[in-house]
Parts: sequence; C-alpha cells; structure tokens
Amino acid sequence: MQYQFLPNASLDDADIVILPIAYEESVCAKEGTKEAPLAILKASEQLEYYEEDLLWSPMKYLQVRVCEEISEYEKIASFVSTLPLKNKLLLSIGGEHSITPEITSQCLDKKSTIVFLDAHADLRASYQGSTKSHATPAHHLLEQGHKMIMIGIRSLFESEAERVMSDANIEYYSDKELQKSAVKEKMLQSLSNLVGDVYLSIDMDVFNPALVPGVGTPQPGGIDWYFAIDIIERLFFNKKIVVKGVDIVELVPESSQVSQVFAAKLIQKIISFWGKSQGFDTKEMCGSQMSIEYE
Ligand SMILES: [Mn+2]
Repeated sequence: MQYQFLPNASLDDADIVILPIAYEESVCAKEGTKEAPLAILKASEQLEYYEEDLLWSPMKYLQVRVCEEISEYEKIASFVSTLPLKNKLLLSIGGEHSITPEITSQCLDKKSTIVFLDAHADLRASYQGSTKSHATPAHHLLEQGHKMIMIGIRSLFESEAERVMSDANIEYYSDKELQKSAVKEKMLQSLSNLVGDVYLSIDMDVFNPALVPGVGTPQPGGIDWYFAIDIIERLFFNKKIVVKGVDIVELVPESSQVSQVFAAKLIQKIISFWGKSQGFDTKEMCGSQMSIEYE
C-alpha cells in the first residue's frame, strides 16, 4: 500500500510512518471498517500534493512509509514496539477504535494526554463479553494512566455519563455544548495550554454523519470539517507538546467515496500541520514527491 501513490521510504528514512490496522471484531451496526485502511489510502491518490491551508507541498519535504497491514489484534503492540519513532509521526489507520490502547501502550509514556474525538464515550470496561471491543478504548486509556480530553461526545451509557462528570482525568466537551462558541474557544484554549506528550485519536463518527456517512455507529449532530482543522491547528502549533501519534478509526468505506476521501484529506492535513510545525519546510527538499513525475 502507498500514501498518495508515493514510493515507500525505508523505515529509518521515513518521517511519516503510516500503519494500516485492519482489525474488526466487535461488529456493531455496520460492518466493513477492516476495509478502511486500503480504501483511505486509495482515496489519498485523488488528493493534490499541494496543501492549500499552509500553502506548501508537504511531500516535497517529508518521506512517507506505509507499513504492511496488520489485521490481528495480538500483533499491534508488538509491531509498534519495533518501530523507530524518534522524530517521526506515527499515523495509524483503523480498523476499530479498540486498536488505540494497543498503540499507545507502546508509543506513549504514562501521564500523557489523549485528545479523543468521538461521538461515543467508549468508557465501558467490557462490552458484549469483550474487553477489546470498540466500546472500551477510553476505559483502557485511562487505565494506562493518561488524561483525556473528550470532544464531540453525544451518546453515553448511564455510568459513562457519571464518569465523564466525576473523573478528574477526563476533560469533557459534549457535542451540544461545543455548539456554543465560548465552549468551543475554551476547548481550543485547553489544547493550546497542553504540555508534554500527546496522542490524537479520531473516531470518524465524531463528524456529522451527513459529511461522513461511512461509519459503523453513526449519531446525529457532530463536528464539521473546519472544526477538526481548528483542533489540528491548535494542537500541532502548540510548541509545548510532542504529538507521539495519531489514529483515524471506525471508518466504513462506502460507494460514494465521500467518507474515505474525507479521511484521506484529514490525514493530509495532519501530515501538513505536523511537518510545518517541525520546520520541514525550511529543510532540504528530499521528500517522497521529489522522486516521482507528476503534473
Ligand atoms: Mn470510538
């Protein structure tokens, strides 16, 4: 697999390490998230190399590698543990949301912050008999000792609702509250104030389902494209944090392709903002795009 049809750099040379994780076990409403990594990478071929928000072509400066796809849950942590990630951005494409704690267990120290975009709180300890269900990742991330900033939540189990209000390690922004510009600004300011290691987890059902219909468990309401760009901008231009990894999960490819193009472009924005925040635009042009012909 390739990102934007670019040649894969070696693991050592890559600045961006993309990890496709086609894990799907705890099926809910709609199946197919195991097809998402390939569909999103295919959709990335439709994007321009030029990134219109930061006015540069990130892949002229950045080298990318898409790793071999992983489909077994048990192999996620062991594979991530082998990756040389210093000064690189790890970008995982799921798969179910349950992959997130497996990734963070290897790439993140305790007491980091997880920025968690999701329609659901995902705070169950187990769901339908499984501790690795897509309804459980937030529970496991808290168990790992991280703080969480939960954004866009609009569907909770009763005990989850109690927990988001009472757990000191959760900073909670419901989707409805975020409709108020003062609350949105408070949330963005909170991202600007973060320090230390940060991990960004984006469940694609955080978006309004009219924009991203291809998700397993859609919910009315939800954030839009520019809201997500605001979050990415605040996070990556915060000089006091290190973003140790990002994941994009729970997409279910659909025939209009709108959902997978949305996810692919979100990945492009993340790469662009990360690259510029790391000063790659001032470095030598030896990115993946330099070795191909394009028009
Ligand atoms: Mn989720």
